[in-house]
Amino acid sequence: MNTVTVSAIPEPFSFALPSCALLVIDMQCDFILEGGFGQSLGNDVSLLRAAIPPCQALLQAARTAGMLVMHTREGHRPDMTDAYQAKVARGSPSVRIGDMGPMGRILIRGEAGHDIIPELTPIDGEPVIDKPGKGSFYATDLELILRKRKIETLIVCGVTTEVCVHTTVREANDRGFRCLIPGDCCASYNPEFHAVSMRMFAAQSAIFGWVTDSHQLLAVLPS
Ligand code: TIU
Repeated sequence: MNTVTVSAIPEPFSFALPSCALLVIDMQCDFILEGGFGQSLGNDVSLLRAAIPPCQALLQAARTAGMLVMHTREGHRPDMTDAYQAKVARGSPSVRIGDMGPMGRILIRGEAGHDIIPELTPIDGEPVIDKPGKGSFYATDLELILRKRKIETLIVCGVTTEVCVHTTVREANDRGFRCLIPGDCCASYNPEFHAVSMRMFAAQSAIFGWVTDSHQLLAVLPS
């Protein structure tokens, strides 16, 4: 059955490769590069860069192992008919969703800032899920694609840990998927939130999921 077991918290985690997918969350220029949505909210975007090399290594390993690889992007239609005013009007950002920035309109599909960073560009056959919210299941066809492929386990990585990664893991958990989170492949603008998020995933006997890292995963994936 191609089952592998990886060292994880709170306990070793076993999964079958054919029913496991890698989900890379929102590794977009808008969150990771200067001049995007993340920086408009007052964040130091350089804090997210640490997740790029481990994500690259995991992405390569998942492709080599023949796993289903999927990517998500947070953003909105150019006419912003799918952007709630409650989201657009939130806070006092330097530029708002839909405004023009150095990478095009902030968090708008088709703009340079909305693209996945070049280091992690999807390849042919890897579904890309465009989502209007923080969770990857809300208002998308992600669940349909996973069910059709008979996926039972998700390896979830990306940014930011406590926002889109956490929301997606919680949504997946309630839909019956088991989630494995490689912590070094996730990052937050707030390192304390990242650390606490990892503890929250794995607490209470993996209430949301199992936490591991890219080195442990690379050691068990077929090369
Ligand atoms: N602000 C923040 O930390 N994150 C987001 O707005 N979206 C994602 O996490 N992708």
